[in-house]
Amino acid sequence: MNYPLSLVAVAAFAAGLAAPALAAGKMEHMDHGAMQATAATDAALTDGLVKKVDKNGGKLTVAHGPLPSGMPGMTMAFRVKDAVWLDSMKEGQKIRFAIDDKMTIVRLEAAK
Ligand SMILES: [Cu+2]
Repeated sequence: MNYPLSLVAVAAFAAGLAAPALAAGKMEHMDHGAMQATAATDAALTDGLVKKVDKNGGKLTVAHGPLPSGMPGMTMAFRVKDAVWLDSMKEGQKIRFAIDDKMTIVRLEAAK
């Protein structure tokens, strides 16, 4: 009960940093802050969960966390840059993705 708040914060921060990159699949919301602080160029990748694959429309409906652009977490349909990417996508698939300023998915990779 008497732990100084700062100590708890440091411990939590250290735990987040200590999570090895190998455990990428286990990275959930805890790591977002560290990722954005330490990997600015790659920070564009956001975790998401595929809700719907629209191959004909070239769109992917994704439940996503907060985006670097400032968009809060939500479920929405994104256009994908290359519809071929949708061939390997299925409902329930965890992904990491990045969008451009037109909200088109320009990077897409499977996450475990
Ligand atoms: Cu959104």
